[in-house]
Amino acid sequence: MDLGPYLTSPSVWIKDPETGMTNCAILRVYVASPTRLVVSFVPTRHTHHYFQKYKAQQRNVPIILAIGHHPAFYIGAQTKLLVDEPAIIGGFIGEPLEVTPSETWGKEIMVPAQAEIVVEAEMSTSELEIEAPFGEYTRYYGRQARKPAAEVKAITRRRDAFYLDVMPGHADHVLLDAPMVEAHLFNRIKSVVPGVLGVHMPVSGTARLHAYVQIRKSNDGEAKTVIATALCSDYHVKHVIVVDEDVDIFDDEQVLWAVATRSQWDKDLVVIPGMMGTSLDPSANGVVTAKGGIDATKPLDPGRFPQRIRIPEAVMSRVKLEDYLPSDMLRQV
Ligand SMILES: Cc1cc2nc3c(=O)[nH]c(=O)nc-3n(C[C@H](O)[C@H](O)[C@H](O)COP(=O)(O)O)c2cc1C
Ligand SMILES: [Mn+2]
Repeated sequence: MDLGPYLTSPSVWIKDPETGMTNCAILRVYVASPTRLVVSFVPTRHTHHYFQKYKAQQRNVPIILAIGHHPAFYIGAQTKLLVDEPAIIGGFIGEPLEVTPSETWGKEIMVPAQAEIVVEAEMSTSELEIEAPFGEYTRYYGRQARKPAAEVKAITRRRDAFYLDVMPGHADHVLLDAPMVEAHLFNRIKSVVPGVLGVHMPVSGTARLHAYVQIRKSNDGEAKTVIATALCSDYHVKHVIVVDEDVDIFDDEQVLWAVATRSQWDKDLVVIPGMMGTSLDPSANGVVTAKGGIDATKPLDPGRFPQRIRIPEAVMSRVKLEDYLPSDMLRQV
């Protein structure tokens, strides 16, 4: 049902006309004609924040689309901080990000030098065009809306450039955002519950709606504090499951095992109705959604909980697969 051809994953750069800071965000872009684009961004985006500044100045917006780069470039571009994001990308890659003057605006707008393809365009603050339907991260088609149009000014590329595409709604799409959301939630939770050990945004929750949090508790109130903190730190986060350090948060099966055996619906559930969520969740009432969490941690008092079964280390180290399987089969294991 896609409206037509799309650039599914360009990193769209926009410069704050007041401070000169550059924002980067992966946004889908509809290709209306060979030179006309429609750029999709929601009001919560930093892109929108800077767009409004150009609109107030009644100026067109210079934007660049970077298509294809090092994976760290893409993950670094997804930080939730309102900062100069190319610098964050450099931090993430481990060396300064190489940039070069654009064809259209020269040194005024710099572009990533090592990108596979760079599209330079001028976005209008008054001309809007129909955008969507298109596959959303929730794996449903979203509604049509009118979004800003842009005119392509120049395209540069490497010789034999690779075109980077993602499969909308699938793991390669949603996982691009996950590390930065995890880092953001981790820092927020750490400031109130220092015993937090890890945060994971699983693909089963489209890497946005479910958060799994692992903690080493120092009191029995911490798990619910984690739930409340995570739920108000990112509007997407809808369900939070808190587990102990012996549960692997990167394994859905282990997390659901903890829910099955370490939580009681009448005591361990948090429900907060009427919070701000994402309208792309079809079960929500527009942007208004009920959020909640499950405390799936054991009570701190060890006397109140049985020990988990386990095979002693001494036995595990005695068992050698070579004693049971032929070597050609072992190579395939
Ligand atoms: C593949 C991919 C496509 C995305 N498409 C859009 C989009 O079309 N519109 C949008 O508002 N956000 C989109 N996002 C989410 C933003 O990239 C993400 O929220 C980003 O952190 C926003 O940057 P900001 O914090 O600078 O606003 C997409 C994310 C990915 C990974
Ligand atoms: Mn930003």
